[in-house]
Amino acid sequence: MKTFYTADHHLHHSGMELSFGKIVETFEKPERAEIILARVKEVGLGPVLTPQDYEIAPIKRIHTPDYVDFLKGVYEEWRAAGRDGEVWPYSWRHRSMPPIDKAPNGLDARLSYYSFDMAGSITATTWQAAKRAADTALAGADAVLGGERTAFSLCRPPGHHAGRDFFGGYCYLNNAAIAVQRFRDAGRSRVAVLDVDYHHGNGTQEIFYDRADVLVASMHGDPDFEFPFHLGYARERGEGAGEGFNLNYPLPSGTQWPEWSAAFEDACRRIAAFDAQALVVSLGVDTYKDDPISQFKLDSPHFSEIGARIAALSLPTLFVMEGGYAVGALGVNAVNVLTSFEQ
Ligand code: SP5
Ligand code: ZN
Repeated sequence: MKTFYTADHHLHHSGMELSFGKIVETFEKPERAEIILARVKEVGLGPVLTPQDYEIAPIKRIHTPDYVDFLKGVYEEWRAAGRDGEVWPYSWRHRSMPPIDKAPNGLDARLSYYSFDMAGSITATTWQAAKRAADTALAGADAVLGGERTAFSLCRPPGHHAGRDFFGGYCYLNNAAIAVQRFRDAGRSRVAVLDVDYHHGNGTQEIFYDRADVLVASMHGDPDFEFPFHLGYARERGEGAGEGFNLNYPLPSGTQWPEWSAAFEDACRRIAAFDAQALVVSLGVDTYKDDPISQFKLDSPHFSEIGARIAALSLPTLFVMEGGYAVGALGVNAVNVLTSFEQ
């Protein structure tokens, strides 16, 4: 299997995050991608290739032009306002306030408008890293479109929390969604997304919610207790033409393999029935028992079972890296999915 990777991911590194009232080193750190890359090489998964520059058009198939301009320019605005350090939003529209449909003018107001949390900041080079992560997803999609059965896009920063025009949850551009649209634009008429990350892929859901050509299935910590909260309930099934094409499997804290795999199996059956022409897997391995920010209890061999089950779908499959923060086991867990897929 080809792996797509670029060291440009180092261009994004938020120094810190707020966790249980304490400022700590961010969990989404550059070391993550290096650990996975090292394991890819250790097991001899296949060639590691650098993605080309796809410029901006494929990103704008998913993200709005105003959001892209904002992401590109906000660090310079921050500096021009006399501020140093990283760009952080700090306040959001509460449900007691009216919905907003247009970006406000002020810098902090716009930061609020284009985000939903402060999991990660925007540094001087975050845009470049996010752009290269999108390139990494696109290169993987092109490999599959070119006839490969599968490919691995080792994206960092991750993407599934980013929506059409917002960032959050360590995500800035939705790499998986950009890849999905690449398949669609190349003529694959139905594409499925299987999101196995511990967290609900709220951005991916938002992007495809009204579309019948993209089936999105996600198993994750119940939003009643887990980030990103408020979205990811089973009752969210899509809207308009997209009704019935969004599947959520919220699961309780402490979920173990039997319950997780039952939800996963149901999602796999629904994907098989959808008759997809390509599959994009949002590959988060933060379901691992020792993940520092998650509450599920999967163990390393379970990731091999996940890969084997996905392979049994017999679909052209692109794996896009999302979360996973237990740095000791991150490489083994992510690559277990990939090696078992190929067996
Ligand atoms: C892509 C992805 O996995 N994003 C996850 C974003 C999670 N952000 C919230 C993190 C909350 C961490 N606080 C809990 C720490 C427990 N020690
Ligand atoms: Zn996650």
